[in-house]
Amino acid sequence: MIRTIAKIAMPARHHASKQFKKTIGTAQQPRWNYFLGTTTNTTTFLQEKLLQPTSTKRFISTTNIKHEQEESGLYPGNVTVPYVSEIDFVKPEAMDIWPAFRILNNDGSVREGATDPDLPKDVVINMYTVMARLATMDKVFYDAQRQGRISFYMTSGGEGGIHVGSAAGLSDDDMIYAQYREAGVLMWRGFTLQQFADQCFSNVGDPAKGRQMPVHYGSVKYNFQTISSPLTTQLPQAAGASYAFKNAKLDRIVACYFGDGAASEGDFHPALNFAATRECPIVFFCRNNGFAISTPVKDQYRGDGIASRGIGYGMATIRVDGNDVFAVHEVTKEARRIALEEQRPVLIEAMTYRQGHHSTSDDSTRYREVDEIKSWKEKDDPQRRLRGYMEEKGWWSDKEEEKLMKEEREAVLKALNAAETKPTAEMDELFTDVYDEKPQQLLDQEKELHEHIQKYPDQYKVGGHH
Ligand SMILES: Cc1ncc(C[n+]2csc(CCOP(=O)(O)OP(=O)(O)O)c2C)c(N)n1
Ligand SMILES: [Mg+2]
Repeated sequence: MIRTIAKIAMPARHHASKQFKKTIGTAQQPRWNYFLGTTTNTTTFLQEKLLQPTSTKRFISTTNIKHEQEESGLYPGNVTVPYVSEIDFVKPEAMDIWPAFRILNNDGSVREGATDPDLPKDVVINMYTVMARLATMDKVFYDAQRQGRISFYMTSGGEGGIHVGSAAGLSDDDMIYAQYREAGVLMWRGFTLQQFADQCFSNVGDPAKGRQMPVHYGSVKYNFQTISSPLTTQLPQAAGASYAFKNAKLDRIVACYFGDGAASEGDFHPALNFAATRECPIVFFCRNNGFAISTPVKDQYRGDGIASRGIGYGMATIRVDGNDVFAVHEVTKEARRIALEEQRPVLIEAMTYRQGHHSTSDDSTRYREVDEIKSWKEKDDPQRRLRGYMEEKGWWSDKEEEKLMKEEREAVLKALNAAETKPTAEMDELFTDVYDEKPQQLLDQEKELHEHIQKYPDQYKVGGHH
């Protein structure tokens, strides 16, 4: 089922009710005091009242005993829990599948019952341009890795709608904690093709001075925390940052992106729980693309995706069609509003499909059907969907498409070639910027590296070109 109205599910808030006050009154009747140990010794009570032989009990008249029945009980945390008399285990398979909010059909037409967001033409074309730029960069950089020009790369095929839609729904001042497959978020904020290329080539133009693997981007200017390879480490960090924003009463939130696989890591739980209990202004954004490298989601969880967990943490939660850039945009805008105005975390689960291999170290045809990949690319691609919308509006045709593709390809190749000719970052920078004064252990390692390079000078091109 797919929803046409963005409705973010809120967990029920429990408060002490009148019903509860009545219950307390009942609990303070003397008969309950046996259990509280205030009027008599518990053992005596049990012996007298409960352990009597049944033969004597048989003659006790119950006609004048007034039973009072509690309808609910108040538990720690000020939670009023209603009582029932039937055993009723809740089996998740009996519950409805969490619906996904959607605006556009696969062909780009506006879904019946949905509202066209009517974004201005220039905004929509900009969205499309960034999606096309990301796809072009992916294609060229992926090939560059295959040619041995860069050491590693990760593509975002199928997820451009998530990147652009969500980035456009945030304020540029919001702090991003991403996983690695979110280059389009940074691109939307203005990170240039040259900056992407310089980072992937670990050259002097890389602000991280070549100390990170390719695609581990970061930018102070664009409020984008540097990517960290160990999965899910960004979640507790993001929760902590949002708590700091809250305490400082800042008019900004944290947006934290992660994959379905990252949600299987231990760090996921304390991060969400911390943000929920501290009521932090953060949007947790899950890109559910069906795989954690080769592990399909059916081997990752038994619940209803990641969305079903949000309510368990007491979080406002929504599921969205991740291949619908408008739906992602609307949902992110509203999530940001809730996070900021209501000072509470929000969970978004965007449903999509990882069209490419996990990374250049992976061959996904070994664990999934080629036809499956083809079918997603052909039938449910976010960029094509947006193009369909633009064509229907009369804003786009083959002519504009051809022109854009040519421009983007030229720009990417130009950035790639320029990055390739820049000198690599200085090897000695490996040891700088962390400590004010280098500790002995680091000095030893630095010395060791120099000795190693002196021994094998042909193997290294230090400070030179690739
Ligand atoms: C702590 C840790 N465990 C394992 C890995 C290896 N690893 C890298 S990416 C990945 C899969 C993550 O999948 P998901 O979160 O769904 O993101 P996606 O790649 O699908 O975008 C794994 C297992 C890692 N980087 N860190
Ligand atoms: Mg995944």
